[in-house]
Amino acid sequence: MEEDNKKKHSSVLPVVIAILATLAVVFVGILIYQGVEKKKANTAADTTEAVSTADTEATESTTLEAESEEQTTESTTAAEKEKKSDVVVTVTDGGSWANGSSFVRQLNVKVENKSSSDLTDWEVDMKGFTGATLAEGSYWSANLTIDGDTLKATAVDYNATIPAGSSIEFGMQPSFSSEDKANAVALSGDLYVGGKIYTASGDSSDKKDTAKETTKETTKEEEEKTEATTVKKAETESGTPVANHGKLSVKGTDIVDKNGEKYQLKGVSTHGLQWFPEYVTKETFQTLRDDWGANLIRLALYTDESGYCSGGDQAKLKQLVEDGVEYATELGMYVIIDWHVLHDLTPVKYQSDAETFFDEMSSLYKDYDNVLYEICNEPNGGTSWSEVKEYAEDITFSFDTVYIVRKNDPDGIIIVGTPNWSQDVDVAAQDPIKNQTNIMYTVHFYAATHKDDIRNKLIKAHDAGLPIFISEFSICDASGAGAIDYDSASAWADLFSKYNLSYAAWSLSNKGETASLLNNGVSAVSGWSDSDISDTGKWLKNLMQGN
Ligand code: IDC
Repeated sequence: MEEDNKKKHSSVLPVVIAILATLAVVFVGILIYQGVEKKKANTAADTTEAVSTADTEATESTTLEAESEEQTTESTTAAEKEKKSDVVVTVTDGGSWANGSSFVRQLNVKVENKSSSDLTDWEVDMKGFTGATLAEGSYWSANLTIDGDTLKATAVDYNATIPAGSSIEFGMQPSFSSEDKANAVALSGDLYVGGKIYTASGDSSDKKDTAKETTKETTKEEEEKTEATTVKKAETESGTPVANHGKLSVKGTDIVDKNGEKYQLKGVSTHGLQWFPEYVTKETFQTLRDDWGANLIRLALYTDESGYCSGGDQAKLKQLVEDGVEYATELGMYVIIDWHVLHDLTPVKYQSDAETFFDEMSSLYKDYDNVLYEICNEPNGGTSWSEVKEYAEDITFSFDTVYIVRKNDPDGIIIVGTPNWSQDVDVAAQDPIKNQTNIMYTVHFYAATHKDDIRNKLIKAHDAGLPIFISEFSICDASGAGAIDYDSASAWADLFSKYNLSYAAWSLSNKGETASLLNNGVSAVSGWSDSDISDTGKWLKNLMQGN
């Protein structure tokens, strides 16, 4: 059954997607190496001087900018990045076509020297070329060689110098075999060290190793530093969460803030937006932030059950997501866009909708510091981890006509569901998505149903180094009803603080079920009094306020 699904998924059209995925990585993997810097690039620190990062300028092109200092700073903001960029590489899709059993893709590359000095002895490295070939005459205006996964482009006579303020262009039509998707996905990770893209040109192996070592040391140090720190409770800060903590990233098993300090997201999930749109207001979120201590809102966009892909009013639902993101942003709160797979069982069922949706969302929010993407709430019904993983890699890395998260938003946090209603995180831990940064995996629990069995899975996965996000939970049973199990709830809460786990509680609604944070019949959507708040809501409020 799973196999069948998988086969269906990876038959005709996906072969094309496979190629596109390869090229996606090509895009992500573009590096510019400035010869001027080459001579001094003997240390790990120097390698950072030719770091690139992805950005998108137009729908059909990817821009990568050379920067300085990027590698050492986990949380350089978009604005800072812009300031430092002085060499920009733009790759434009020139179309693709089949040629026998392979696929050819035209790529046009532009290198702009925006700095005030001439750029000489330049080199652009592009990753993801495993298995690609470049026939004689299939490239122009640069010397191109492929070595393993890397394509190196160097100058021809007439463009060896790129004068200050001008640009050069070259192009190619590489041929890809259809078997390179897996390689391409894996290889994209070579560009990241400690969460940052770095250059791998010239004497790349040395630099790569040094860079890796340095990062490892830093990570260890930081781990040691933070190990003994218990999660700060009841933070009293002036300024909003996002103003204080900025862009988040994933380091080891933790979320860290712009200063590299451990950070915990805590908040609530909406109920299905198709049923409870009334809670998407700024006042609602503000009450949760100011009275409850939340710094996070999760927007649950159901795919099935008259949701986004099954008869729901798409325009309205999307608008709700966008409004929700805007309100959260205005309030300096973090926000998860949750693709709420549930009755659809497998994310593959609505994968093409997901791709279109996340392409749109990630291009809208690529410059936002506060948006996280949860790409499949709860795979279930026997959906295997390998199926989810493949979907996640598609959503994360592959793009062409479909642009997906990583292309638009190279460092946004992506939260991936795990099999069995997001319980089998131990399985994901055995085969995590490789060579990508800022990926987290979900554990969902309902405390009266899920106890030591799931807690042990979490502990196992955490100990194996998997970054975990509790993007949905409640303290009643798994149906959202039944009695609250306070003992199990507090055992879970202990894990939250022990492992710095971020969490979002189900659900922001007044539906007549235990999980609802508001009592049934309460019509206020903000400024709730104690008598409006359900027992579950009270427990959560206490937790978030650190009581
Ligand atoms: C439940 C809602 C309930 C709704 C049902 C079906 O509380 O009102 O009728 O979904 O859509 C999950 C799901 C979450 C469930 C929740 C409780 O992610 O959508 O919400 N739950 O059953 N996983 C485990 C439990």
